[in-house]
Amino acid sequence: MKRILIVGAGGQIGSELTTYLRKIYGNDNVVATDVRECKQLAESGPFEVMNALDANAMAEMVSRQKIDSIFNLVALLSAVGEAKPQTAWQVNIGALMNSLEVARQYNCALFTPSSIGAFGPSSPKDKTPQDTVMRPTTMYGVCKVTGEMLGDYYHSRFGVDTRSVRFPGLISNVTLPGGGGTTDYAVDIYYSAVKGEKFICPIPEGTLMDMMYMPDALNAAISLMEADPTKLVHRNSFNIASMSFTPEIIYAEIKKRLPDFTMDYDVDPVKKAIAESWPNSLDDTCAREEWGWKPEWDLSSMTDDMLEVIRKKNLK
Ligand code: AKB
Repeated sequence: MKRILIVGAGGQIGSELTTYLRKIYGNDNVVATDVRECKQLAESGPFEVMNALDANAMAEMVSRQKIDSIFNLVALLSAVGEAKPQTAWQVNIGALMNSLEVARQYNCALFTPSSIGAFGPSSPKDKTPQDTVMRPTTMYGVCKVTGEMLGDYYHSRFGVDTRSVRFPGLISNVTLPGGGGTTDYAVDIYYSAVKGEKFICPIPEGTLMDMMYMPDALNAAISLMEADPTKLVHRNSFNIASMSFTPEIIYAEIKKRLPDFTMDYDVDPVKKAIAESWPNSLDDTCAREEWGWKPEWDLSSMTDDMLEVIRKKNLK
């Protein structure tokens, strides 16, 4: 990767991935784009407003900026996707198709995240295998499975270097996930804890979901894109995993450090149904074997870091 385009750079993943990629490949070589202005990203390198649904604009950008690698991060997440399924399809698949086409025309490598949401209630729940039944019951999941298949199709039919990982719920402290995801609670809980507020959890007690700290997620995306293609048996998309917990497990972990912290439940029925349709944990053996995936963060080390970083924000 020498000249990189990030599509959807203003979101939870993009805002951190842009900074990370700029550190590795040089500020000027990472062109961040989003449908909205992002002041912070524009301060450290090239930034342009671009609508990922505008195929001509994306092609013009890739040609003008001499791009060789694209990270397409545009996504309407799972819960918002159930509120607006038609829009979710148009945005998620529209941005992906434009990215695939431009990658084909300009010979670029393409990374697009998939998700644990690509699995459904008929997938094995525990240690969900890499290759198994995938019949998601959400529009988000339908988009993710479609995206995985399109990625493999563009690779086998046109030779496009498409690669992807199935991200678990991502926990981070730079840009908030925005409320549209089912796993967002695992970010919000830290902010409530630091602010000294009671946390109202929308996910029922006992619901296990795979989660990951953002530094591991960024490392996964870059390691996969840099991996030796001859070693890749799979491409779209790899299971990756680092930790799996329920609301009461993360709550207990925070309470060890902040004994006055309290949590109550007000379950959101849509998020409950989505969470219950997803795996409890993924088996990431293929990622470990094919490109050396290895997470560095667990719940305890992540909790120490999240609390420390959020405390420094001096939130009211
Ligand atoms: C969501 O909750 O929708 C996302 C995801 C797990 O893909 N964070």
